[in-house]
Amino acid sequence: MIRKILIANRGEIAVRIIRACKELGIKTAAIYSEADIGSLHTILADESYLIGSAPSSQSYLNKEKIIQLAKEINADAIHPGYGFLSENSDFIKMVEESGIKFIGPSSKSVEMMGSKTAARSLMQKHKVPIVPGTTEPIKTVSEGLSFADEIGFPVLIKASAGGGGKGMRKVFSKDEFDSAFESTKREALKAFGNDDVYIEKLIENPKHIEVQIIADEFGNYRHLFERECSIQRRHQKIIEESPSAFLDDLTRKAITEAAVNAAKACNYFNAGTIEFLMDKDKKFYFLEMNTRLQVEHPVTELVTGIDLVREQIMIASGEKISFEQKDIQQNGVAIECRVYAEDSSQGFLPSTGKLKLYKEPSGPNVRVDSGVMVNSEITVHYDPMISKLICWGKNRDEVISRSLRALDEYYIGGVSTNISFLKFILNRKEFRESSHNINSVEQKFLKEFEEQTQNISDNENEIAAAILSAYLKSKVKQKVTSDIYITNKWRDLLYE
Ligand code: MV4
Repeated sequence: MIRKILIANRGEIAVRIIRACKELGIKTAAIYSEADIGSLHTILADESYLIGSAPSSQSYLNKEKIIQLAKEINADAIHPGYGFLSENSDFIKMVEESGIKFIGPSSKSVEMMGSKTAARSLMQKHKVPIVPGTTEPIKTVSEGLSFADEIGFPVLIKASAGGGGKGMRKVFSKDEFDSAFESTKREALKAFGNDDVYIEKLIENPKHIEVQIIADEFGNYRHLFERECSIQRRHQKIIEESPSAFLDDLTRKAITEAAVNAAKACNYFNAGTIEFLMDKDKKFYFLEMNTRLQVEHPVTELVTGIDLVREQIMIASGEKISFEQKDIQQNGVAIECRVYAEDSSQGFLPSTGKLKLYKEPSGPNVRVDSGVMVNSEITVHYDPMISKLICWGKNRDEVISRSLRALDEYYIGGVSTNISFLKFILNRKEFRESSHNINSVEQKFLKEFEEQTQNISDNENEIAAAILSAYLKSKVKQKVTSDIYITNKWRDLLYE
């Protein structure tokens, strides 16, 4: 039985896990670094332990210290959240050997999916469609060139130990191959301590569609349908939704079946996600498997009604999945907007500092997952995500309107945010008709956003600023000073 869980994470995901534990009557132990003293997750947990200094390497990534602490405080299980140690198979192996339950998959599944070539050959064996390319590392330039010729340029050279965007190069022709091969190898060795690389055909302007799966430790597998995560910038997701407006029922059936087969192929248990690329003809290709809970899991929760963190804990407790596949349906549409501390009027420069003002949206069918409160410090040490807004609607139009309404209700001061850019995207024609792809933000929306920001009429700005400053003076009962910002768009006007 799990009576106490150590949460090896921080911020909003630590808070999310604490909430699930409380509802299950399980005690929670938080860890925190010196940069997170007094932070929300340490307040909400039953117990909190200082684990080291601000750099992750000295705190949230300290494997030995975390396991030692778990033993000392009699934690029955460790939940890794996402990022940090969540996909570190060495850490998971250490937890397995310590006798503490790891809330997630086995170290073997994680290790297998960590090697992108091993994952590709396993998927091929189990009839999960993969991107055309090699399933073994390429040894020499000439070997690579002949494979590239066979599948046709453009190709991608990818690090076998990579994933999530690191260690990847596009090659458009024969004569670029040699130097791209050598530099990807060098980069891979530096970043991952392994210089294996392989080749894939470049899928041009695809959508990114992923399937949530869960499995218990008795070999029962379920999928919880798809999420579309094509709105991203520099491999950082910005907006995610479920269902994908691009899928038809037949494609949905095929991709969810492929995902379940992928999970079965590596004897997976607990929650996981299979990532696919989908081209304009709705052909889909296995990309990689994320062997953890994901940031965007709430959109799946809102559409299916399943509490994924609760399921993770039940599965780790040795329970069987309590529902059949036929009991799971997609009800309505959910969209997640990630609010980042960055200045969208300054090329998305990271914005750090104290959150002098932080008011979250609320109201019907609005969920906010966040790890901050007023006076929280946004530092350079960790992810710049402040808050996740997840809205539900009967249909996509409704949930887009609701998301725009809710974004308007954020009042964030002290740091700049990307809220005006989130609104901009939700209003784009391509997004509305779901014709966007993984390149739309970088190749189209950013440029249009910059132009629009300059074109906002002074009159509109002045009226809005007057209203905002009146709001601040009356409701917040605080003089508008230079260190209270609203959003990037209004800040300069408030200074007058
Ligand atoms: C690709 C691709 C196109 N063709 N592979 C980026 C991160 C890494 N996990 C795999 N990635 C990609 N692999 C082929 N054969 C395009 C990307 C890609 C991408 C994928 C998913 C979500 C966002 C992306 C942004 C840029 C590139």
